[in-house]
Order: sequence, then C-alpha cells, then structure tokens
Amino acid sequence: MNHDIVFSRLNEFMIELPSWGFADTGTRFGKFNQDAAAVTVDEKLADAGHVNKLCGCCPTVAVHVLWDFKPDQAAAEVAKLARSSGVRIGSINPNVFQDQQYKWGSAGNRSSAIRKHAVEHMLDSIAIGKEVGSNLLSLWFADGINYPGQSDIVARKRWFTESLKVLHAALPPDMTMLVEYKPFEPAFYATDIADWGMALLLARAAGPQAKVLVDTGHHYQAVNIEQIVAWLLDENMLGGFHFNDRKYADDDLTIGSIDPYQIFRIFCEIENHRFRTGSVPPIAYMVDQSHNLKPKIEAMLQTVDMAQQLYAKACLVDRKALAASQENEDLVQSENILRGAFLTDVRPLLAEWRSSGGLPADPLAAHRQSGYEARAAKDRLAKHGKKAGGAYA
Ligand SMILES: [Mn+2]
Repeated sequence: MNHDIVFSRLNEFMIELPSWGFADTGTRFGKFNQDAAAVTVDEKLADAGHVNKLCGCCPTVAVHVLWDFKPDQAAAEVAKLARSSGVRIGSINPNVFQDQQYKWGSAGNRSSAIRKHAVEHMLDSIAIGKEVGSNLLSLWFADGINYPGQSDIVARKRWFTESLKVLHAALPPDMTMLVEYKPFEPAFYATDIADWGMALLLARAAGPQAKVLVDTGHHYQAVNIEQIVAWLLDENMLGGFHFNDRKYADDDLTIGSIDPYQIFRIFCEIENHRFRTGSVPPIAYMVDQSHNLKPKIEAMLQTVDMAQQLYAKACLVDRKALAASQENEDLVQSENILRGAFLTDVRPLLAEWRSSGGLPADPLAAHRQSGYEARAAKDRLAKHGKKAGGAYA
C-alpha cells in the first residue's frame, strides 16, 4: 500500500458542503424538525465551519441564492460570515424552480418574458459569485413536461440552448458553469435535461466553460454511472459531482449508505484517467443530500468520512498490475485487483492522515464529545422558538 500517494490524493480531495444540508428538510409528506438544525445562513455557515474544522477537507459551502441571500443583505456580507466561520462560499446555485411564474418552466418556458426573468436571476447569480469570490455557477432546472403533447420538446431544447449561451457569455474567465441533469421529478413525462447526453450537448453549445455535473442520485437504477464519468472525463466535459446515495430514485441519502461499491467504481475511473493521461482536470466534489432524519452535522461527518474512505480505496488500485491483467484477458484477476482495493480497510490510514494534519482521528467521536449539537439546539431554540412542523403537500 503506497501511503504517500494516498496521502497526497487526500490532501487534494476537497468536498464542498451544501448550506441546505444543515437545515430542516423533509419529504413531500412532512418535515420533522430538529432543534439543532440551522435556520439562518450564519447558522448554516457555522455548522459547515464546525465540520471543516473536524475534517479539514471541506473549505467551501454551496449556497442557494434564494435560500441563503436576503434581498437586503449584501452578498459580500455572507462571504464575510463564511470567513468568520472558517469557510468560503463555493458554488452558487440559482433558484428558478419555486416561484409561481415557473409553473410551466424557466429556461424552457414558452413565454419569452419568463425565460428572460429566469436568465436575469441566473445573471444575478453570476454577479453574486463574482462578489463572493466563487468560481462555480451550478445549474439545475426543474423544467419539463408532465404529459405527452403538453409542449414541443425540440422548441424547449432550443430555448434552453439560447438561455445557456447568454449565461455563458456573462461568465468571468475563471468561472465554470455546471449543467446538472435528472431523469424525472418534478417533471414526470419529459424532463428538459434528463440525462448526461442532453447536459453534454447543452454545455457544448453554451461554450467552453460549461461542463456536466453528475449527481449520483440522478440516474435510473441500472445505469452505469462510472461509464458516464469515464466518457465525460475523456471528453474533458466532467465538471463535478453531487454526492448522495439512493435505493429507489433521487433519495438523497448519505453517500455510500446503500452502495459504496458504486461510488468506489466512480473514483476508480477518475484515478484511471489520471493513470492514462497523467492528470485529472478540476472536479468540483460537492455534497447534495437531504438529511431528513439523521442529525445534520453527524450525517455530514459520516458523508465526508465515507467519501474519503472510498476515494482512498480507489487510489490503492494497482493500475499497472490491472493493465497487465487486462492485456492477458484475465478478467478474474482484473476484478480481484479492484475488489482487493475495495475490501482493504483504509480506516487506520485515514486516521493517520488526519493525525498528521492535526485533525481528530475520529471526527464523529470528536463532534459527539464537543457538545456542539446540544449547544446549538439550546441557542437556536432560544432564538427561533419551537419550530412548527411543515408539509410540502
Ligand atoms: Mn444535485
């Protein structure tokens, strides 16, 4: 086992936390509040800062424009709040899916006025990004249609292309625009950006700073996600990930909770790309999870730990031995090389890496000992009162 290589990869493996992962969330049937859950943006940033302090690899926080920036609050002020919590603002996520005007879509809406409104909100998001020093605009659209015949599929594709081109033209040179796809929900017949092929075509049409964002939960059950990742890397079109896991659909469970081997195989393709080409392009590793029942911070610590373990395992694959065994068509040995790495217990190695950086060897245990959650619950209960239950329906 080459410790040095794993250590240097872990040094570079940074994971962005989502502000929304610290807030109360639920399903469309209901929401069960937690006293310690963050309500305000400064609470979300404080929680993210606490996780970063324990893990040392989560220096940025993804923000949702409508949820995290108040109209009367300067974006720079949020950036300052982040800094005071020991983190920076990462990807900027516009929100063009919850206002009433988006009933028939945003960038795919037949109304040019509504498309323009959506584009303006996304241009404002680029401006916010510039102001807070972010270099990532992360786009996800709820656009699509629910019934056959409802709208013209190709017209919507063209409206999307036009809007993304306008956005791309406004990007500063160091900003990347990420285009995320999802097969269904909330649209149930034809989602406008339903898969990686559609995202790839739209990103290519938009311009060279647009890349594809792979959300690990946004695929049908049988889809080979690592193959998509390998192709996107080879086309220099992979921009980043949204980490989560699922058993059924877009369940937003903590990464690796259901199928850690899947995430390991994705990381293997990234390391295989490095082996093949000598480098890996910048990839934004971001968490996109909804912790409905788990305590938010514990879920995040579990997520970061699992992502690091699976990435470290992928770094253990003996690429030269694998290439030789592939050359001999020795499929049993080839598979065993992958499985050998996957089945290696990297927890002692990870603990050693953390200790070498002055971090707690077991971040979850350190969090439980810190009393942070009980303090947050007490302070937030005093500040916000007992929260009423919520429902989506
Ligand atoms: Mn996502």
